[in-house]
Amino acid sequence: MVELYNLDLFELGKRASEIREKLYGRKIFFNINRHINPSNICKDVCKFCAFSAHRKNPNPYTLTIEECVEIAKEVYLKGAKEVHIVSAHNPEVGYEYYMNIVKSIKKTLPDIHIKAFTAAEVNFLSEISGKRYEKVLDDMIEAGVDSMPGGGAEIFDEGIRNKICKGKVSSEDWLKIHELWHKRGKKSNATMLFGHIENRYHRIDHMIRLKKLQDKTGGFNSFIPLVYQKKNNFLNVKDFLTGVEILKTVAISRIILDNIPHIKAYWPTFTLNLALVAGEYGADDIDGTIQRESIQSSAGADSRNGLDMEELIFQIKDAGFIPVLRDSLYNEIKVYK
Ligand code: V47
Repeated sequence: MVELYNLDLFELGKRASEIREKLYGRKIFFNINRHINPSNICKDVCKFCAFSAHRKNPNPYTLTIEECVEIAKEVYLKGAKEVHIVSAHNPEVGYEYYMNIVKSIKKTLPDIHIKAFTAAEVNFLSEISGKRYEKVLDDMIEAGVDSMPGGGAEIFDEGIRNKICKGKVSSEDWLKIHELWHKRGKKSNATMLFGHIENRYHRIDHMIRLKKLQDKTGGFNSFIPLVYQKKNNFLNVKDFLTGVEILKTVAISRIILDNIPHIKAYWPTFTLNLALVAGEYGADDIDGTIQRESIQSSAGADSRNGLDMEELIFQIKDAGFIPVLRDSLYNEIKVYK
């Protein structure tokens, strides 16, 4: 399948657009969301990460549970439908801290969708508590988690994974955790971090492993290829991907992952302009307003303060697409004709 990369960009775009347009026409989905990153203190040392507190980012913080609830309350009143909670793996705060953030937000705002905890966090929570993955996931559901984000997948190839994020959840366990989550009738997303030391074969291998799991469970809502941001981290990548390689990867993901409904061009790692161009290469979603973003912006992305909704709608329309406000599970809330 790696031969797909040898096709001309426009041919790939044509094939991917056919799939995308059959499903959604010219629609581009977005939501009103807020990212909450409760702590940047991490027991893991992923070389690509500029968010966690280390010598390139010597500003450790841990939000209190009350602070997390306040953030959620504030954005809910401004129309947010979702909070996306992803934390570093902070061994100082304990299992209950993570669960109580969710419990407290859900208690205060029962209507807000809580997308929380990557499979890497589930693995970390299992390690610190001695609980099996099944129990951690059941506790998350009981606390009020509605869906799981797709982070922590990075690149599944074990050789590359060992070089960029040794010690973090294994590829096998990442997939197992999502399988267990889907078995509980819940949805999740899947990411792929690319543009660092991996090559085209590793990307295709990553997509195929996801495709196989999706055939089994049908639980993934969207695939999110995250473009590696190179500042303030320890990976020391000199070359950056070309726009052509990024767009080819988006198109190929749309073609290979024909069993995952949505392809998300996550604008913080693409830039909004390229995310909109990716709409012509198979992507149908650009995430949302985000409002505050710490993981990619720490590594150089221009996403610290999110995007204004009016601006997002204007830009989507200006690029020739139909903006569709969606909820976290892709139900349409409003179509902006
Ligand atoms: O897994 C870390 C990535 C991810 C860098 O599910 C980096 O809807 C680029 O999971 N350059 C966390 N990426 C973010 C995440 C996510 C984001 C948007 C939407 C969804 C969703 C999930 O951030 C990590 C890692 O792959 N990341 N450092 C970096 N330097």
